[in-house]
Amino acid sequence: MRRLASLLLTLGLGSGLLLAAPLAASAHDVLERTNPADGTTVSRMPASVVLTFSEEPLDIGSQVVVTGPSGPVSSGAPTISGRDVTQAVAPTAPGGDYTVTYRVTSDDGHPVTGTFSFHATVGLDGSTATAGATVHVRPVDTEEQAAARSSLLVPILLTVVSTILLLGLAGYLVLRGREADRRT
Ligand SMILES: [Cu+2]
Repeated sequence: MRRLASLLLTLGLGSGLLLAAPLAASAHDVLERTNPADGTTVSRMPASVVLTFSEEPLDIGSQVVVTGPSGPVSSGAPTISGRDVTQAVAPTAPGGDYTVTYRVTSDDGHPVTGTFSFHATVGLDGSTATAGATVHVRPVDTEEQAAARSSLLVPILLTVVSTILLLGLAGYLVLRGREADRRT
């Protein structure tokens, strides 16, 4: 009985930790917004791409790669000003779909990486995108993680419920055994 109770406690604590872990992990710098914004279409390719973080990133090993129909068009290293990380774009950048991959160092020392995309109708070189916006799907990382958590929660809850039922059954049998003893 005591073993079952401690198992139940462990399960409860375990599922609690499982749910709390992602909250603790998000305590460092996160990307708040970008310009151009993720999944948007801009009429003209901007001369630079700006990433704004929740806190000022450290100026260590920052990397922002802007890739378009003609390949990478990042020009020079990114500059950090306050919470903004700015990456210049080469004047040869054509119109089309762009993907930006970044890596900065959070002020707690952790690397922060990610990707976002946008569509520029007209390029810095004056060219017009041959096709319309094609891939503008927001990364579903967080939603997938949430789904994974809730799908884990179901078996955990089932285990807890079945453990409680077993405890109840064991308790009932013990009580019935005592009553039978008393009768004899
Ligand atoms: Cu961190």
